[in-house]
Amino acid sequence: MRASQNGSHELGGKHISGGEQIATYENLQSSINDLLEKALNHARGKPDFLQIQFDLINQPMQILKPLPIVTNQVESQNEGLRVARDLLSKAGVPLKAIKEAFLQIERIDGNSGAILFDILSNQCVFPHGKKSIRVSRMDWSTSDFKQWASYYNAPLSHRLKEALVLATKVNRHQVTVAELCWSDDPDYTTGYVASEKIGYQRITKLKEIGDEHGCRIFFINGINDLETYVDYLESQPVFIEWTMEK
Ligand code: WAQ
Ligand code: MG
Repeated sequence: MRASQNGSHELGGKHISGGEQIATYENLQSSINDLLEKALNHARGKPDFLQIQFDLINQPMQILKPLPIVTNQVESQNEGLRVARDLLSKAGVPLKAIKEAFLQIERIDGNSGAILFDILSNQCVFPHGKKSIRVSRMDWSTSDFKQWASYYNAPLSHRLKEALVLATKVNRHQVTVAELCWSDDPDYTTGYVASEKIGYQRITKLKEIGDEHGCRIFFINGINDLETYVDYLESQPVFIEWTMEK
């Protein structure tokens, strides 16, 4: 699903909301209702363009365990951004790439997808001239997520579930070094840095309330097989499953 205001995304409309789910045929109606509800009642405003598409998945789904979760409590946006830079560095992103990516953040705002940043050439890459990449075909069953959340004492939030699903799909791929994200919703300030190495590291304040500037950057280690990587992000089905570690 994607929704925008003042026309479609292609015509320069403002991105309002997007979402993706995996459902059985029997559950399609309820999935589509969820996505419609998300689009119609959004803190970024009322959409005047909305598209919901569904496709059959006819290849096997890759099953992945959710990344481990950590919450970093911070008092201010500045402290949050400092923690984010530290975590990106721990995850293996070179300092000069962190610096350059932060310079690019304002320029690349307003997207419905994520920006790829290549740490080898130290610049953003736009495969096939696309402004951003929308990761799709991933999900996690609500009952499994609820068990996971209660075990780790994590918030039972749909937003957390969606973000952890996306971060797990993206960061379990070897081309991804790390991800930096915060919401473009004005009422949500918690964001995260994620990587295979450091897990899903929430940071409670990466922006001020009221700010509609979001961020989603995937740091990648080279562009040798960009086509396969983008196909993985956009099209390869991934399902998250959690089993209690004994
Ligand atoms: N693929 C690529 N980029 C996406 C996708 C996707 N499927 N969905 C969202 N984005 C990009 C897009 O540019 C959005 O503007 C931006 O990310 C933010 O999306 O408490 O809510 O859905 O642990 O607003 C993270 C913390 C919340 C959750 C992130 O992002 C928690 C969030 P939003
Ligand atoms: Mg949003």
